[in-house]
Amino acid sequence: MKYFRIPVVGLLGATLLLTGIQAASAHEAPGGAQAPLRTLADRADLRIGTAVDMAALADDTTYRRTTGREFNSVTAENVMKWEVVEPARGTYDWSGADALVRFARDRGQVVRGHTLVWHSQLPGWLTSGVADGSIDAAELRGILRKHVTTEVKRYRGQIQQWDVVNEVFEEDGSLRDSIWLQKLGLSYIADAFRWAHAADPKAKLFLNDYNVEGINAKSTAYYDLAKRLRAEGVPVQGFGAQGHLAIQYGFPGDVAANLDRFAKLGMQTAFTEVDVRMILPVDEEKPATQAAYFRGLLDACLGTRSCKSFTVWGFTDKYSWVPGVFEGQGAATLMDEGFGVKPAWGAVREGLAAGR
Ligand code: 9MR
Repeated sequence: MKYFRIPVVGLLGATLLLTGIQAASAHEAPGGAQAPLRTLADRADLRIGTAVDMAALADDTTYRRTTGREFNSVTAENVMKWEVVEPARGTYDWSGADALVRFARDRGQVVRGHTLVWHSQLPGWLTSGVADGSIDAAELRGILRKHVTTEVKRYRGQIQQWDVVNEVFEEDGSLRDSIWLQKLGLSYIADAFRWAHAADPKAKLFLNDYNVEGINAKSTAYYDLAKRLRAEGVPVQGFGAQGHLAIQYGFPGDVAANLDRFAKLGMQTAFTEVDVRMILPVDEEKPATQAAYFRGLLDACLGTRSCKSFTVWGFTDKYSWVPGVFEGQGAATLMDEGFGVKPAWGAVREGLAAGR
């Protein structure tokens, strides 16, 4: 998977964004005497969320406490994905997903469902069946329908927003050449939304992707798709920009304008997977730039009425996916590996406190 970004605003923009941010000290306790992030977010009519690593939630008390104390929305980092919930055909494993939904209910948190239709993390029985021809197109469509319906129904009434289709466009705005497009044609996208809506009419149904924070060919492809689907009466209600940024590529341009154009279609918007990585080692300046990037996305969200949800893709470097995928990069989250808060934590905190 490639994540890159064309420098648009760059460090100057980052520096400007930093104005007014008072960075928290590296060793300040996250909660302490201060109100938790979720309390500030409530006042700003925002859900502040995190992706949750279920192994860490089970094994790491500090992780578990922080997840419950600081956030009022959670997303399953992996346990709602198809390869996890249906590892063998017709054999389901909902243990992780159920545990997260329970955890959230006990703490008054909402859940973002992630993700129903994706090209990645598909079960082996499905990809090999398609590859060897034993699953034909008609059967594949039935399998997809069953998957979407079964999972959405199971959590009916308990999921605030579902990422129904994830990462369906390439950087140039062309459709991703996934097994879904190859075998089912473009109609799989509308079908997935209709099936999800039938299974849980109250859940808000989202498109979701990376490198779509600003206005570019990819986000414009989403805009055109959303506009067409909504004109056709397809129940697509939200646009999620993941927000996987990297300080070496600059801050994306036109973020607020991008959210705004989806809002004008009558859609909700959200940042769904925010992290801001950097080339290691960390130095004196990079954490401040990172803080400005987090704050830049948060402010764009708070400045747009349609944006009611801001989720970070993990809150501690201890469990971040970044170093495992981008060699030599990391330090992408709000807290270091010892749960010490970084300037980015302070920036998010201040942004929430400032409100809309
Ligand atoms: O963080 C997730 C990581 O643990 C998984 O190994 C990976 C598998 O592709 O997926 C990561 O989450 C991704 C998310 O589901 C969709 N957007 C990109 C995220 C980071 O790769």
